[in-house]
Amino acid sequence: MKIGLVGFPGSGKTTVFNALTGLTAETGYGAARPGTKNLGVVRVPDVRVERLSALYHPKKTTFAEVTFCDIAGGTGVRDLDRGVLNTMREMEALCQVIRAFENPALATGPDALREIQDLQAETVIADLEIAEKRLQRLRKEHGNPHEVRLMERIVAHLEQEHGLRTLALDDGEKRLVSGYQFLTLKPLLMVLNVAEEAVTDPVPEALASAATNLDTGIVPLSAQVEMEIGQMPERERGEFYEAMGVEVPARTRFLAAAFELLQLITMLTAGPDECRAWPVHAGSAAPRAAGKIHSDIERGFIRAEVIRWEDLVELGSEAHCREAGKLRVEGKEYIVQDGDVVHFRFNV
Ligand SMILES: Nc1nc2c(ncn2[C@@H]2O[C@H](COP(=O)(O)OP(=O)(O)OP(=O)(O)O)[C@@H](O)[C@H]2O)c(=O)[nH]1
Ligand SMILES: [Mg+2]
Repeated sequence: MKIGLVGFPGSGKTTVFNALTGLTAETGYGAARPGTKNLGVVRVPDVRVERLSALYHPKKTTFAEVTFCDIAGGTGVRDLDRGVLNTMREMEALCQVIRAFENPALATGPDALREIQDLQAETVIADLEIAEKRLQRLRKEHGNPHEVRLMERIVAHLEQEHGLRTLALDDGEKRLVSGYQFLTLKPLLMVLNVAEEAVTDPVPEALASAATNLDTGIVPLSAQVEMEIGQMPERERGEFYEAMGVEVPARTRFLAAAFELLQLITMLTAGPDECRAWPVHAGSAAPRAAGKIHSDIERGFIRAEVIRWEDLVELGSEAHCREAGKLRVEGKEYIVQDGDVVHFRFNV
């Protein structure tokens, strides 16, 4: 999963990136040239994988991973840079970093609501440009009438300054538009980057409702301190979090919010070769989830043998689970659930 960090110059994108990844990319307003990016991979902590791994002692233990991309250049500057826009289009999800702290390098104080509105406006304009071009082309070439009508609806919605996340699209329509990489259709998460002393304050009502209207969630954190704590030796961190009144580190909170936003659940596989977490879309039927592992398994799907991870850890082996009636045999209609340990049977 690839999440792009976007936002106004000096909002703290690189600091958030460091806090989330534990890396040390250079921060400071204007430190990076527009269009450049920092990439970092984090593994998603998962106690279920650890417990399964302790049971099987596999050759390999694999956690889910999220790639963060810190996109320098900033929004909120008229004529959003082409390079920035194109990089944003490559992302599976976007995370807007919003400044809610005083930055001495900037002339203006924080205005979180305006940052939200401006990014929204910019991405709507960028999408409108694409949708209008596509519509013109479809009309000229007498394209698929279904797609023409869909593109007309999309243009009308964007012209009302609404992002496409709030346009009702059925599955077929979603497939039709998926190739355009519309920015306002990508899942969006917001990070409210607050001053250290404000980290336990609730998110202001106006911002929370702006987020709800855009069909997104908002995670408050204080990136500067989280970054500094994240760079300390692990055993010293707890003390600092406690002093700040922070119960759960930013990285953990952020990843949980991202999974929820992207509607991902975790399927598990376990055995002597590998114990592994697989993020799959909630509501995926067994063959589709199997396709995450390998397209051959999806194609040749016969059945799925499913054990709840808690049962497997408690009873200690697949054989014991089978005896205790805790191993279910499921067919191709089965919807994989969060925490299922799955063994697929398939034809090659
Ligand atoms: N007080 C405070 N300062 C912060 C916080 N987060 C970032 N800063 C400071 O704000 C400045 C800009 O942060 P960056 O993370 O470099 O901002 P950016 O969004 O990457 O900036 P550009 O890459 O230039 O667009 C740096 O001097 C940071 O130290 C915060 O939570 N609190
Ligand atoms: Mg930066």
